[in-house]
Parts: sequence; C-alpha cells; structure tokens
Amino acid sequence: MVSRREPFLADVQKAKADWRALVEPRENSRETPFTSQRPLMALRKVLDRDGIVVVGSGNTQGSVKQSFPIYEPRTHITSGSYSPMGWAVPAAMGAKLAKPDRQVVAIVGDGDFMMSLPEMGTAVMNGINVVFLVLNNQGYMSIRGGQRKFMGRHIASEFSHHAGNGAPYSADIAASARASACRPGRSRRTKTWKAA
Ligand SMILES: Cc1ncc(C[n+]2csc(CCOP(=O)(O)OP(=O)(O)O)c2C)c(N)n1
Ligand SMILES: [Mg+2]
Repeated sequence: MVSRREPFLADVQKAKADWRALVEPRENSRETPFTSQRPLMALRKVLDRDGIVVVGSGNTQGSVKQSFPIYEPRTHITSGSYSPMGWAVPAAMGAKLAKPDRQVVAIVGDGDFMMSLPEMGTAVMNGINVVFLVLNNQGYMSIRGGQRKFMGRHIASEFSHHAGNGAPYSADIAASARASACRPGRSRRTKTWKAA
C-alpha cells in the first residue's frame, strides 16, 4: 500500500530539485556584472565553518538565506523581519567583540553600507577586525524590483544624478574605506576570485 506521505515527499523532492535548477546557474555564473549569489559562493570557500556572517537588508539577505550554506549554530545573524538598513555593520563589529577568535563578515548592499560609513573609523580605532563585503549594485535594487513588480515603473531607487542628467551614480566605497584607514579591495569580475 502506498503511504499517504509518499506523494507529499515526492512533491517536496521535486520542488527542491526545481529550486536548485533555478538557483545553481546564478551561484556558478561567471557573468560580469556578477550575480548576487556568486560572491557568496566565493566567500563560503574561504570562510571557516564557524565563521560568522552578519547580513544586511535588500537582495543580499535573501541570497544568503537561499544560497549560503550555514554549518554551525549562531553563525548566521540576519536582521530579518523589518530588516533595518544600517544594522549589519555595527552588529558584525559586536559579533567580533563577542567572539574575537572567529572570522566575522558583514555582507551588505551599497545602500545599507552607506548608512554606517562612520563605523569603519570605529572599527579601526578599536582594532575590530571585521570584513565588510559590500555588494554594490548602485541602488536600492530590491526596492526597485518591488516598484517595478507592483507599479510597472521605478522612482528614485537607482542611484543616479536625479537633479542632473540622470547619469548613474556610485559612491567610491573603496576610497571611503581608504579614507577611514581600512584596507579596501574592489572587484568587478569574477575571474579575479582565485579561491572560488
Ligand atoms: C532604515 C531602513 N530604511 C529603509 C528600509 C527599506 N529598504 C529595504 S531594502 C532597501 C534597499 C537596500 O539597498 P541596498 O543595501 O543597496 O541593497 P539592494 O536592495 O540594492 O540589494 C530599503 C530602502 C529599511 N529596510 N531600513
Ligand atoms: Mg544596492
């Protein structure tokens, strides 16, 4: 007799397989500009199993939940729920103070990171060795996606010279890091990510 659970379990297996088929090409993509999943795969290869990721709002939050394997309890700290921007950077510094022997990485979007730029100075002054992985897509792109989905257009969610010619705008985050005496690294292309 076929148990009632079997069709249900088959459905779950199929849903999982469909999901992996959808997301795997994004995780392994070598496109430029890179997908939001791709740097996460590169990070996972170099981060210790008990390394801590602290994740900000926007697209990165979903991508980490969907694609970043977590191996140990309390190594994935995410703002969740209302998902406040400006939280992940200081929260990561707090995690490092609590667990100084662990690797700690804040994974944040450019909009989120720019809400806590001064914290770089705090990190340097207090010797808090955290990595800030900033995924810069030049905008509040998760909001842009929502605007387009529900209203068919977007307003003020891409960073551009709204008062001028509309040209794209991007803060030079690496220069901001240098100005705060942090050590910046910048990457546009995935082929420079040797560890991946
Ligand atoms: C303090 C605060 N203001 C506004 C929001 C609404 N909000 C959620 S995600 C987001 C955009 C985040 O931009 P970014 O960090 O660049 O990530 P992206 O969406 O581009 O992936 C905004 C404005 C919020 N979560 N917190
Ligand atoms: Mg962004």
